[in-house]
Amino acid sequence: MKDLPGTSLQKACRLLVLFCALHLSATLFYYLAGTSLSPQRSLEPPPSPGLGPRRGALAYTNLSQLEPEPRPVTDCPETSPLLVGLLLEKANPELREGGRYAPQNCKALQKVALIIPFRNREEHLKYWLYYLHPILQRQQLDYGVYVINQDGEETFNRAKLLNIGFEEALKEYDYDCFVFSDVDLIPMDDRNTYKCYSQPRHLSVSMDKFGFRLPYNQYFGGVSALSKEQFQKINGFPNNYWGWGGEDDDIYNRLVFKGMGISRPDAFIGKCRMIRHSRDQKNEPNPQRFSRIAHTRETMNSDGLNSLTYKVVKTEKFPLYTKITVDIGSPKR
Ligand SMILES: [Mn+2]
Repeated sequence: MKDLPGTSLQKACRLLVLFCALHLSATLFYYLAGTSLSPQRSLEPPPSPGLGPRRGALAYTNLSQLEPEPRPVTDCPETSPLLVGLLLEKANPELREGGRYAPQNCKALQKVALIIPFRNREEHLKYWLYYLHPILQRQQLDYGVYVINQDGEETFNRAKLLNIGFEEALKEYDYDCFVFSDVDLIPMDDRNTYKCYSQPRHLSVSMDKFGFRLPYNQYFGGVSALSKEQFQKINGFPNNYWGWGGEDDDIYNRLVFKGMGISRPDAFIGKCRMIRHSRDQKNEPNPQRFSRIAHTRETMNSDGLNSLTYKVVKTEKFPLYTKITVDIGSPKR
């Protein structure tokens, strides 16, 4: 009986030690589990593909509770070393004279001639060259830029100038694809590749001018791409559309009559802007356009590449483009 208080004290102590051990192990468990889980949960930055490489650094500084050392900020130099000089020329150091380019690290899949029908739009041409050259280079094309300038004061003839561009570009290089672009159309997405496809391609499908949608399903104006074979198959474009309008619909008819379909990028990638301008002098709407479009099937075999006549007045090689000034005659009256 004497050792009774002793045994009860022993029991109490044992119980206390056991309780403490239990508490300690529980604390230890949650502590260890906590260190291995919580940093991933609480310190991981939100998923952001662009910040991939910085993840590690971010986690490290947070874990070690380091204050980032302030970087010494010195004044920028009086003249920035990042300047290139004349923007248009120096921004494209790999261009060859006449606006020619080919990628150096790989063989381009297509040889593309860019044909621009032109008269008195120097201002627009500057924008076009400024935007398009870097895009075309990123698209890894072997390309050349040909500005076909209509000489004289006769009514403008877009389609005939495009035919001439086709012929003249082929005299210079073995192009297999032809992109026909108005001078005032600038793509907004460089994934809209200026190359040819198994079917004729309409590239300017989503113009700001038309609220970023096709004005109508058969629309083929603005920017289009035809392979050499596709172009020859339809006898080129019509030569007798003088003035604004209709020639693009005639081209569309030619493609359909020769059993081809139109390929297009989606409306997002196909977004492009038209530089705003008022109607040009000597490019009034062509009153004959509706009656001509109605007869494409009969006229296309005799009006086109096989009836094309013109005179080259002057060929100029500029750093960013080749300008071919041509006398294209007058409409038959
Ligand atoms: Mn325009």
